[in-house]
Amino acid sequence: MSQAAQMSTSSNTVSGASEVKIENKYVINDYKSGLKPIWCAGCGDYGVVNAIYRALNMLQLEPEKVAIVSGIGCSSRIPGYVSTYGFNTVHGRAIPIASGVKMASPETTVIVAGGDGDGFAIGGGHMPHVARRNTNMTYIVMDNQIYGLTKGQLSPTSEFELKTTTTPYGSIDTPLNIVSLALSYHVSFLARGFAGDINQLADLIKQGIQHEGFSLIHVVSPCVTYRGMEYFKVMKEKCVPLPEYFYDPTDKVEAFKVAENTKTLYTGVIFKENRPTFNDNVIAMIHEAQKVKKYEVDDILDQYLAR
Ligand SMILES: Cc1ncc(C[n+]2csc(CCOP(=O)(O)OP(=O)(O)O)c2C)c(N)n1
Ligand code: SF4
Ligand SMILES: [Mg+2]
Repeated sequence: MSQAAQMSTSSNTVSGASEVKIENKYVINDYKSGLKPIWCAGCGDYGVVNAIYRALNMLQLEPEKVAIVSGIGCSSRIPGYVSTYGFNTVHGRAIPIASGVKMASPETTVIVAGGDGDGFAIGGGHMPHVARRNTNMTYIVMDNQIYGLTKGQLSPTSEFELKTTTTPYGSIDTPLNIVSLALSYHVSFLARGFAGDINQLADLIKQGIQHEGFSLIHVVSPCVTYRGMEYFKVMKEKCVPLPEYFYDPTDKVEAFKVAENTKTLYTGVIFKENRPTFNDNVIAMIHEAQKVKKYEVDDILDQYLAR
């Protein structure tokens, strides 16, 4: 933490019979790297990085105890803008690298950030396995239904008939539905947010980080350059908060109904369940294996010599 930040600690006040003042060690600025984002003006990813700052601040996480791993893409620039550990890796390979970080350093909070192309085209083979293993990390997918960085090619989530630089006659492919896929892959925490609603998104990222296991935050994060401002407005209209009091996020059938609804993109916590994490299972397996009788090399050789 910077000296300036140490001096400028913020505080929360909990009111009650007697007021309790909780001093915060970190302020939002402690999570900013000082590097100025170079995204286009109006890009949804600004909202996402701001939501990450807020979530880390709400949880008062030490920047040195957090690692943000990304692939390649406009959205994958995020690690550069956050003061935590960061690794802007190679296209589509953020998840395997993040898995290694979590195995080597289980106490580190691991966040993966990237785009629809990075995670569901070239990198599409990785998410099913971290999800089913329940590796304890939070994957923030910034879905703009396009390849932004490489100048507007079709992505796996682009709509049918969408005209892009690589589909001048319109896309002939059915788009992938990231939220439905995530449920099928057995994610244990699934939420959707809109980049333009930073308060809600920060809260969802916070809940994802707090969740013990694999959490996926699907973020509708419009690319204003290759999809236009109109697309931003359309997506804003489509994103509607889930009716919290009438929705049970532990009901997987209901979660699939929400996932399959592509007319209204419900935001909020769509699904959550508790089950052991990958690290828990590995440790349990090691303990189990250690109970088994240890064979000396001589015992094994004797088995062959006896024949
Ligand atoms: C192995 C490899 N193939 C292709 C590329 C080119 N490339 C870089 S980013 C990208 C797509 C980015 O799209 P997305 O992940 O959706 O991120 P966005 O820019 O939209 O945020 C591609 C195809 C690359 N860098 N490496
Ligand atoms: S090209 Fe699109 S995704 Fe990339 S920075 Fe610009 S608006 Fe954002
Ligand atoms: Mg994209």
